[in-house]
Amino acid sequence: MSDTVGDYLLERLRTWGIRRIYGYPGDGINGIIGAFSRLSDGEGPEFTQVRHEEMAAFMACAHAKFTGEVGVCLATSGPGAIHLLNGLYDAKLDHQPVVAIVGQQARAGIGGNFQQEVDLNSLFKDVAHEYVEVAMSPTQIRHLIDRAIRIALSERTVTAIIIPNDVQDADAVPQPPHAHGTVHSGPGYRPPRILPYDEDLDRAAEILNAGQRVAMLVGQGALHASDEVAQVADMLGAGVAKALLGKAVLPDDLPYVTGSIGLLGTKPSSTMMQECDTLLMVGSSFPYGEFLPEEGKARGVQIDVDGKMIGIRYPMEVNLIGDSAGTLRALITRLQHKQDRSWREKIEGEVSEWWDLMEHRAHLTADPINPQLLFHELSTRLPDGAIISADSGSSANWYARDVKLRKGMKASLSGTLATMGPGVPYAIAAKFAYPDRPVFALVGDGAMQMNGINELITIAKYRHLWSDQRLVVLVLNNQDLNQVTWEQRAMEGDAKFEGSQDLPDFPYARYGELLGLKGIRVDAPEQVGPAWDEALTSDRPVVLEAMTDPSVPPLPPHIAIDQAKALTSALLAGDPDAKDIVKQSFKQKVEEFLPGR
Ligand SMILES: Cc1ncc(C[n+]2csc(CCOP(=O)(O)OP(=O)(O)O)c2C)c(N)n1
Ligand SMILES: [Mg+2]
Repeated sequence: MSDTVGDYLLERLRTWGIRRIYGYPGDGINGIIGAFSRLSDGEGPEFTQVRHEEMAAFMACAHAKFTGEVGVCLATSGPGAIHLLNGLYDAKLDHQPVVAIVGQQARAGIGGNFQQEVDLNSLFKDVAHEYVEVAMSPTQIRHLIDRAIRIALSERTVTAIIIPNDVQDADAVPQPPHAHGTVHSGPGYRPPRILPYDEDLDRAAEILNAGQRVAMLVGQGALHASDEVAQVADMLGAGVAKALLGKAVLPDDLPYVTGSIGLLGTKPSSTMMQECDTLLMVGSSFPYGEFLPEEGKARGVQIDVDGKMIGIRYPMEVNLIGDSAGTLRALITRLQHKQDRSWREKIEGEVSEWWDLMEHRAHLTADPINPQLLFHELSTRLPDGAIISADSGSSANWYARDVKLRKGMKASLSGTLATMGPGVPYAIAAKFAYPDRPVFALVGDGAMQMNGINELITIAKYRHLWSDQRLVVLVLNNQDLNQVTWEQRAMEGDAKFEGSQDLPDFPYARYGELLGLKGIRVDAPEQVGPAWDEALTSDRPVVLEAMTDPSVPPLPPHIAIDQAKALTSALLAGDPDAKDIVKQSFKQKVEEFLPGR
């Protein structure tokens, strides 16, 4: 039998180094699924079956985030393609290279209001606008794959290929005829070296050398430039704040790393930005301007490889378009080692106080468990090489503030879309990419009920493929959509509306056990440390369910007057948790002002 388009598609993906495709079948892609069943040499790409196409897109995104390679997801026509969307937007907004391959009805039926016929070109036109194409002929497949992957990598974005099911079954055309109107593409992509001009580097260095209080803000664009960031920070006597996606740029045990920034950030980051006279931003598009210096108060230099992302958060004096590692190296030769270390020492003092405060806050009593304690205790036990995912919710706060990453660890979440649901699928993709590394998903009960519970089934299905069985899903069982409940209180001044915010209880740990995983449930603070110890020595993946107190406030680093007023009015409006909130907020806040803090 000669190869079909489906066979050839997989072969071409293999040529590009694609070893795994996350997906879900349907008759719109049976011509591709059939090709997987004919692949027998174990060289891949392998098909990984998820519970929902959105999860396939999250996993493809996480693969890209954790490995730097392109992620690929596959879904059937109509409903399958539609289900992919949220995960694809997560990738697009966080600038990850992801290729979506979807089926479509047969060419003969298109335009006939056929079953499951959706205008997929229009559907993907926004999320994959750099490249979304339909294969109208088998001859196109080679260049559609080549271009979809190359554009995803070079633009760091999402691309999509739509393949009608009859095209999938047609005979492959691995090489188009040498004729007018054909396209002759080849595989391969290496990122270019992008560096600014010398005179721009000189101007940037002048500003940085002149500054007396330099603050650095680094994001995911600096993930491959850790050594250079550290060296520049040392030379400039600067502190370094990290945007959420850049949490793994520098370890948190460095004394001048002020940690995360923004609503989920730390006080040392916030103070540093208020008091600095110079801002050096590297590989970040952190959006909240109120956490950056006030316009005109600091001179600014920004480094980003993408010209589109330059100069949009703060009016910079010099914008350097270039790769972060290479550009920082070029800067280092121009920088002077600052002799006056007083700014750096001040920052280090604040950072050390902050960590003490975090430890104290984590140990404050709550009803029944203070969620911060779980993150604190995990932090002290994180094995080398750990990979961590967090979900959107209060867990993102505690992840951002309380988890101390060390060198060699990886961590991510949905940074820009901030969607609920990526925690568990990201962790699964991490496990597939690094089966020998321990992985942790830090997730709220809302996100678990949205999709995490179902993806536990995927963990149970595939865990035998992972040489290191340590995969722990921490579930904060607070029976509340807590992050939003707090936002309603602090931003809107509204009391908690139980109709939208309360969540039903669910036996997460017991459900894990039903699936053949290990379930551990804790409902008292003294159980937390031992539970982590047990989870870390388990011979199988673990669901660690913690009964946590929704009244512990995920406080922003400085409560603004407006927020305090709003919170007061929320409590006066009859918030059902008012008493506990006052108690917890007071405890958390008052800690900051205790002697020695
Ligand atoms: C898909 C999606 N829907 C809604 C939201 C708004 N949202 C952000 S956090 C959150 C609450 C999350 O609740 P949970 O997972 O229980 O975590 P908790 O904050 O309670 O720890 C909601 C509803 C979102 N970000 N994404
Ligand atoms: Mg919750």
